[in-house]
Amino acid sequence: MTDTIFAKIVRREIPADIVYEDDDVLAFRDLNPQAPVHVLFIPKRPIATLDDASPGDAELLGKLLLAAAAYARAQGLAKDGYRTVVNTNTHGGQTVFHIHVHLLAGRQMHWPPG
Ligand code: DGP
Repeated sequence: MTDTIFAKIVRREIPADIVYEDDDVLAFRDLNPQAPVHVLFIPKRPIATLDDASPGDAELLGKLLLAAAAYARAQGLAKDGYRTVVNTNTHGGQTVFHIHVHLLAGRQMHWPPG
């Protein structure tokens, strides 16, 4: 896959407001927030899209979701709730081709999404 802006953030080549990091996962605030809390959880090892994920990525994908849930709980967001989103390819609205989980919180979410 081609290098992305998120790979540059992982390598600390460009700045980001990092809120969580472990061996496998990095989380930082979205540059263009769509809610009072909008954090992106990415694997340090890049996978372009959910469509590119394979069974060998199952643990890593699970870690992304669990990291988002733990962050939301630690920030006191879990009781009111939040939304986690993975956009995939054009119709999904994906613009950065390094898989990421959006964590959106701090306001009422609506359904269906736009
Ligand atoms: P998506 O559309 O699902 O691919 O989401 C990509 C998100 O990434 C979008 O909400 C804006 C955010 N974003 C793009 N470039 C940067 C950047 O350089 N830094 C940060 N923090 N977020 C970015």
